[in-house]
Amino acid sequence: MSLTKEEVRISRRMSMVLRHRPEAAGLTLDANGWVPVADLLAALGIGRDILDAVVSGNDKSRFAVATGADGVERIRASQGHSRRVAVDLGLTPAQPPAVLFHGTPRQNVPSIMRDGLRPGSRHHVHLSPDVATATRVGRRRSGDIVVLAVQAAAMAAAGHVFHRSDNGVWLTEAVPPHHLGEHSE
Ligand code: HQG
Repeated sequence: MSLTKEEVRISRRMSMVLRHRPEAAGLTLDANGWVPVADLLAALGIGRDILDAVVSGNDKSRFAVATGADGVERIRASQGHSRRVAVDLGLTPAQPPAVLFHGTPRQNVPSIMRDGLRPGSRHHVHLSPDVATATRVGRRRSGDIVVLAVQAAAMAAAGHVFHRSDNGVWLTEAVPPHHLGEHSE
């Protein structure tokens, strides 16, 4: 199911509020990144039907909805938070597959091969489980991209911790250059 133009616009606003600037909408995330659904609806001035359409029609399942022990229904972003928004997603460490992928504009490659992959303004480096997803991620930024292969199992064996977000994105703090190479089909 794909979103209408208006739903995509609201999805972007929800990402902005739930990952980067909750205070801009007058919201405070709890320690694990959740806000009451009712508060988000009020803050964005949207109805429940459109929120449900955005959550269920989202191509990447960017948002998760859950009812707490207190009976309050809450929503959070599954990944992608800014470093300045202190949330603990409470993800358990997971054993990654042998290889994960990262798509990036070609111009970044010399610096990545020198310094490794860095989280930048986010909490983690984001890695994709397959080449097609990595290609899509890279193309957000440039038409000329490189897909890097990350030796994830070797990194895990060397002590690096990996998490898998609710929507299947692999997260780790940083990837040193010696675990990276250009992927060729
Ligand atoms: C690059 C989207 C130079 C890195 C996607 C990337 C993803 C370096 C950019 C999620 C570098 C950061 C994250 C270094 C990393 N030198 N460039 N040493 N280390 N970079 O957006 O992975 O649609 O923060 O390659 O699907 O592109 O928002 O990370 O190009 O899952 O749900 O620095 O965002 O999800 O860019 O994307 P980003 P990303 P959503």
